[in-house]
Amino acid sequence: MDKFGKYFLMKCDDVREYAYEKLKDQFDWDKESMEAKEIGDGNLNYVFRVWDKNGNSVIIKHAGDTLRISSAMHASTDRNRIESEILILQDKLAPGMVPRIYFYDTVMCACAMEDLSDHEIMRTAMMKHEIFPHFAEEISSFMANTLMGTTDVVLDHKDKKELQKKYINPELCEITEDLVYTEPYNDNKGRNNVFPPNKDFVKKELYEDEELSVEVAKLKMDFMTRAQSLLHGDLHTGSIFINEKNTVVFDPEFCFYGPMGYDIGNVIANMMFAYANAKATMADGKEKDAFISWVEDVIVSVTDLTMAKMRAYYDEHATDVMAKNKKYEDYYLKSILSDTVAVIGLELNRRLVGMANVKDITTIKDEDKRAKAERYLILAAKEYIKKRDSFNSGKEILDTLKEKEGRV
Ligand code: SR1
Ligand code: MG
Repeated sequence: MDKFGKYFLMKCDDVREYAYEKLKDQFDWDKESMEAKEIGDGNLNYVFRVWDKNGNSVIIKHAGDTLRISSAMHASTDRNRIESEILILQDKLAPGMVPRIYFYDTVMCACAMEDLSDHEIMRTAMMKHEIFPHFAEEISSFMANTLMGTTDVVLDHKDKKELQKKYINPELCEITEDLVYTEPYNDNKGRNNVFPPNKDFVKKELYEDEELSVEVAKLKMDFMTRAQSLLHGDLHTGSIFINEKNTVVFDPEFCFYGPMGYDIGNVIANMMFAYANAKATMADGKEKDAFISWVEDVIVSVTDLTMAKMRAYYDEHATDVMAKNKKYEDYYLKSILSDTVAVIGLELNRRLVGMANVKDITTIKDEDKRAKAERYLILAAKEYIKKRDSFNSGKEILDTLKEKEGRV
């Protein structure tokens, strides 16, 4: 019987055999020298690199039915199909900016994708304080094209609804609804990770702020009901491969039709973690100044370039008769900026106090500096959520961060 005809959780040796069998028509494998290594460090899946002495290599991503972050958590292994299909679609909308998919397999819940070992995971690069001058330009193009390109403004409405149906993703959305839109404000499942020196601060600023809770409730219902765009759904710096030439976005398994500010806000918030890490850990001097100044520029430019490119995309591609109206376009784009600003706040809070944290912050060894970083990020986050409608530019977003930093 075909070993891979029925689902099981593969180990390295299985994956080596699997990659050989599934790709022998596409790759000139040297079977004897083939090796496989598990390289994943995400919260959900297993990621293997398989290679041989001829220089062939591939990434096999494999979904288990319990999540890596906690064996008590489950999510449908169908997420692997969803991820593969959206990568194929995004490659059409933003060519060359996602990894190439060789195949996906709904039995083993695995897919094979282009090996991008000549790139680094962006979060790792950020923690080494590396600078990528092309990043803001490229990620803003990726977001403008994939997000505006899947809206009702642009697409035939029946085609859009087909996509919405195909990418409905209730289990992974539920994770976001819990981890981003609920638990940071009440710890209702008792699984938040709060840095002990900030326990009282978090209680007062996040758990006991009634006005904040109401605003987050509004945003949560919006996240669940506003089928605006086909989102990546988890666009943090751990979902981006980067090198001196290219930016490649991967890991879109949380994709679904939602408000597009969710993706844009995620990118910006995660650059704020890079900012806080550099401020807390780098020695004073030219390198620190250069890195911080680049991150500040990314925070401002990702906001402004994405909004400008969205507007250009809208002007060029809008098909809906009622949406082809300048006043409506202004209203639409302003609401995307407001959602973006709110999501910056939501992502900051959930990575600081929720169950899924970020290494940029958790690896800050000096406890006082870490506590201070978390506090100013939380204060900024609250302002982004509560005053989301009052922001007009990337500069205003950065100014708020620096103002809160100066206050703690
Ligand atoms: C239970 S999964 C925790 C987090 O990891 C993923 O990358 C998503 O960000 C999710 O919220
Ligand atoms: Mg991920």
